[in-house]
Amino acid sequence: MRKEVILVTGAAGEMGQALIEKLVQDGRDNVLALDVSPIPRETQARCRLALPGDILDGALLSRLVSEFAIPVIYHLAALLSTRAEFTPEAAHHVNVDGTLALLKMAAEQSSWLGRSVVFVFPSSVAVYGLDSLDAKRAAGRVREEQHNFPTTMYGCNKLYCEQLGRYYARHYRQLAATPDAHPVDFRSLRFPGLISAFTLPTGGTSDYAPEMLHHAARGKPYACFVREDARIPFMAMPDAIKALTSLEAAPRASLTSHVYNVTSFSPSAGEILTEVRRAFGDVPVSFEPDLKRQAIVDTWPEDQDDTRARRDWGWSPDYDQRRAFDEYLVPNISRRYAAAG
Ligand code: AKB
Repeated sequence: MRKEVILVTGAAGEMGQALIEKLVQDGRDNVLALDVSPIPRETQARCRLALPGDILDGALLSRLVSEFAIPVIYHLAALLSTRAEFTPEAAHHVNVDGTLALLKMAAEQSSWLGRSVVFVFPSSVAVYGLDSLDAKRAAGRVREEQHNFPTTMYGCNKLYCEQLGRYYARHYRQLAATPDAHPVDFRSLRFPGLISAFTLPTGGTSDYAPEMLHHAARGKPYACFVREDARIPFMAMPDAIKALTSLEAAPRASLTSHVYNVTSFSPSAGEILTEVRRAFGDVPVSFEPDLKRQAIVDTWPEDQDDTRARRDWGWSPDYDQRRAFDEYLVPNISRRYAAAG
C-alpha cells in the first residue's frame, strides 16, 4: 500500500519551513518535503521524508507517484521576483514548467486515489501592474480581477500558473469520452510581502522590510533599496501559514474562486523604519533606492482587497501591524540574535 503523505515543494524556503512546523504542530506528521536546496536539519526532523530533489526531474516525480499516495500538495517552490529578473527564462522553467509538472502529477494522483488532490499554490501581489504612481494611488485596495498586468517574469509566471490551475480544475481532458470524475482541486493565494522573525527571504523585491528589521536587530547599518514613501502590502509569516492551511481545509462548496487575495497591513518603508526604531532605537538605516527594483515596487498596489477570502472561507489575519511588530517580530528576532550572541 502506498503511504499517504502531504507533499511540500520548496520546503527549504521561508514559507516551506514555517508551514512544515505548523503541519506537525497540527498533528500531521506525514510530510514529504522536497527542495533543490538543502533542507535545514530541524525541518528534516519534522518530516516523514525530506528529499533533495528538483521539481523538474520527471523521474523523481514518477517515483513519488509510485511510492506515495499524495492527496494534498503545497507547491511552494519558485524563484522570486528580483532573482527571476536576472535569469527570466530559467525562472520561467522553474516557476511554470515546474508547476505544470506538479499539476499533471496531481491530476494523475486524483484519478489513482479516486478523489481530487487539493493543490495549494502561493501566488503573489506581483501579478498586479499599475503603470504609474498616480494610478497606484488611485487604485488603492485592488480586487482580484483588477490590474492583472504584471511587469516581471515572476508576476507573469504566477498569473499564468493561476490560469493553469483553473484549467486543470475545470477543463483538463475536456475532450475525453468520460469527463474527469476527480479534477485537481486548485486553490491559490495572492500573498503580499511576507516578514518572518526566523528566516530571511532570498531574491524578492519586498525583501527590504525583513532585511531592515533583521539588520536593525543585529545593530548593522542598512541601505534600503526603495524610497521612504514606497508602499506595498505585507503580512507576518504566521498569518501566511494560517492562510495556506485554512484555505486547504475550507469545504470545496464554500469556494467561489480558485484565486484569493490575502493581506494584513500596508506601511510605507518610512513607517516600517518608525516601527524598527521604536523597537531597536536610532538604528543606522538610509534610503538608497535601487531605481530598477523601485520601479517594480511602484507597479505593485498599495493594498489588496481580501473581501472574497473573508466571505468564502472566513479569512482574517491574526497580526495587524501593531501585533505583528510588538508580539511576533520584535520579541522573536531579538531573542534569535541575542541567542546567536
Ligand atoms: C517577491 O518580492 O518577489 C515576493 C513576493 C511579493 O511575491 N516576496
